[in-house]
Amino acid sequence: PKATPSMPIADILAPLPEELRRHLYFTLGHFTDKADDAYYYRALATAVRDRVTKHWGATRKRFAESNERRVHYFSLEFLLGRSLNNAIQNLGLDEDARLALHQYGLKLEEIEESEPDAGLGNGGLGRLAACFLDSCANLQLPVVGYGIRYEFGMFHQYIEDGRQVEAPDHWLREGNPWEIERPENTRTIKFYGHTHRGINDQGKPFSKWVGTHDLLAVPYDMPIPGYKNETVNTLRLWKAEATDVFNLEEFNSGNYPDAVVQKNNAEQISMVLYPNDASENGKELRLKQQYFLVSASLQDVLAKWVDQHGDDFTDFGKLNCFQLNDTHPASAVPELMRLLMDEHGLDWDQAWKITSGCMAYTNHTLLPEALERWSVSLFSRLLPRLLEIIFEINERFLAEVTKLYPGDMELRRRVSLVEEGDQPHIRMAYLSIVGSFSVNGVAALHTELLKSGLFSDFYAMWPEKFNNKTNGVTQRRWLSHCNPDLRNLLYETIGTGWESDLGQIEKLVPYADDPAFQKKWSDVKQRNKQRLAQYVKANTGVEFNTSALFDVQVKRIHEYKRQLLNVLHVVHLYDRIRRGDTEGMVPRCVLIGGKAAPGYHVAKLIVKLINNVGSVVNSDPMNKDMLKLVFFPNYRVSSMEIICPGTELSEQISTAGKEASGTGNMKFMMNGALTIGTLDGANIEIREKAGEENFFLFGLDADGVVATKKDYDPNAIISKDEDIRRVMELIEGGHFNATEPGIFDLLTSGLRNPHDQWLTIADFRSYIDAQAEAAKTYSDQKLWNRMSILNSATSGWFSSDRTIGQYADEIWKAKPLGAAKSG
Ligand code: DL6
Repeated sequence: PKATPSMPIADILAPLPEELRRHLYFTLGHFTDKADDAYYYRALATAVRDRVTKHWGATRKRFAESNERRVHYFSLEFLLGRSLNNAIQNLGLDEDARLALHQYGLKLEEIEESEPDAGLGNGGLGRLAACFLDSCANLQLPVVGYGIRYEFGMFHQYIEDGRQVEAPDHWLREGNPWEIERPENTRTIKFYGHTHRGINDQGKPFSKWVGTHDLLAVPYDMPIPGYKNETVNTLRLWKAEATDVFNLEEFNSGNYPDAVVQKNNAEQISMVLYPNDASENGKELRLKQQYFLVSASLQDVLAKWVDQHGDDFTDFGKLNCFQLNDTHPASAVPELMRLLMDEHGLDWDQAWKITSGCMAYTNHTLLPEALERWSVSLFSRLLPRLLEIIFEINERFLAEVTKLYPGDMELRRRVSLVEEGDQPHIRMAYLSIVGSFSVNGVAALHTELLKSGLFSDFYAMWPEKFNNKTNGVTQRRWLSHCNPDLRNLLYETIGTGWESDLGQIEKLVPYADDPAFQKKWSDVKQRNKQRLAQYVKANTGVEFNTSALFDVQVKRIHEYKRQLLNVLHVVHLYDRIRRGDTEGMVPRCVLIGGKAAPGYHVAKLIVKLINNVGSVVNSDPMNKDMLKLVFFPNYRVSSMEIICPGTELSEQISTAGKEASGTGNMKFMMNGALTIGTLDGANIEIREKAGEENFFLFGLDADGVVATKKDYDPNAIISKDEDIRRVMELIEGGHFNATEPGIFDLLTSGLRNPHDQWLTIADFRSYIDAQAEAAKTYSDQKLWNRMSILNSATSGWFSSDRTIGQYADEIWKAKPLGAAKSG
């Protein structure tokens, strides 16, 4: 048929094999049949994206036509990983994609390897945002993600001589078939300058931010496909560019090189992701990034509002909600105030009612050092108008505090948004609480600790603002995609409903003791262990024995996560092997992976210790395959997709009260790993759901940590416990660093320090005992399989679909905008 504008878009697309050829030839200009995998990847991704785009347009239309509340999820990080398989899976295109590649004799799994991870995040917080977007699309919720299109994502980690070396991750080098630039939605962002005040035509005072240095925010949209539901949501990522106006001035003054320099300066803002996961370093560029994201996104939302409603903001708060992913986007509070007042003429009270009625804040950390503060002097230079607004919010807030608690000056000082001192600072977490109608933690314990500790003054004032939303992960990526053998076993056993409703995985419970099912279950695990062993060999050269217990800890390297405790246990096992005491031991392969922040010296030293212990243990002839330790380099989303299904024992061993939630713990549980862990973060809920008999618990709880710190004496514990003493002697005696004496002294003296915050030695004995219990259980494979099945079967609660359902019902009051379910 002849193409006309009214022809349905679906009819324009040919079958996928033809589309693959078409894109290879016409889009990529590849004229021969033999191409690098990267070309096939791009051509296939583009062909799949075309199909995604079809639903994307329809979803946008549904959004535009509906009058329901929309949610804008603001996050400095979205750790997406790869997109191709996700789109193929969610659109049900697996067979077509395989067929398309088959004409060139290629396999889908091989071609997928050409896709770089979109590493636009540090760890848990960024990956959570990615899981949330997936669940919002699955639940057909009108949610748009807003973030930054970093040119360089999370750094690439190499290991040289046991030490971490960082290299830039230029993930966009070969282009990104998953993004569409939308230059027509470009926004202008202001920095520096000053406030001009005056009286307008109606005799009303006004403020305007003038004399600014401006730059452009150009949006790139990425599609977020829902699971077989014809819904495709949007992630809008902003790229910074210089304004043409700016360049023109330079050109006119004849200063061409300077004009180019200015362009580079502007583009710096979206150049690189800050690689710190739990502490901020007060860098000007980071504050610029935060404001850049917030201002561009709010202007975007307001522009769409004005298109539809003109300057009538009566219902704006009712129809919009902004979820702030941690305090990083907290400047959204004063920025929305500024835009409503300075650009749209609302008065303070109107603007405040709207702002504080549509902002919601999620806290992700209990570590006081990770709470963001920005110096007033930096703020006043960079964002002077925002600072004025923050001061006024503070003044009005403190007046309210005084009314509630007259005369309590100490309280006023404690809760003020401005921390006084030689160098006053803005407390971004407090700004977020004051400016939001909802404040949530990310696991039950975490929320309780926020209420009783970090934010107790605010909780006393506004208990109704506080709520818990325990994290979750998407089973589409973290079970169905990453573990195809288990997916198929689940299909044949309990059907397919669990893919969009993980609660249904409970149907596995009756199979826990069924010998035939147990056999299938352990066969799946065995194949996944083989796949993991090959991956480990390819990446580290170390051979894993696939009949050993696969014991894994992968996450950012941080003292509170206690990778050091894990290493101490490996050294303990090694010591037992050397003294011939292997009674009750099972062969064990320990894998540790994760990145250390480049400036975090102790974390980098821990990486070095893991590598050194690994090379000594793995090459000791006494060992005879009883024990292996590897450090897995460059841990990222796509490596977790192989590591997670092959894991049997999941290490969740943080000091209680420090890990807000954890999400890796949930991925492992879904895939049938048993957890060895402390009563921290979501471990507590994992243990509750799985049953305490199916969890290896050890260590102090959060109250015990507080009590122990009062008179902690690690040296006394070490001298009284023979096993611990021997471990310390091996490390302190230089057994693992014969050629570099003293390099680990900082770590061992930290362990012996009575002020050691992480209480590693306090928990060591209990950890050794729980590990022995895990080994004993592992030697009874029937029991282990039963426990493993029951862990998966009770993991339904940890789907991000459940979490997002709660955000939608309890915070956002957002409804699904449905379309038909398909195939
Ligand atoms: O909520 C997602 C994730 C939690 O699972 C981790 O427990 C927590 O450490 C992490 N928090 C951060 C905080 N960074 N900052 N600020 O990454 O959030």
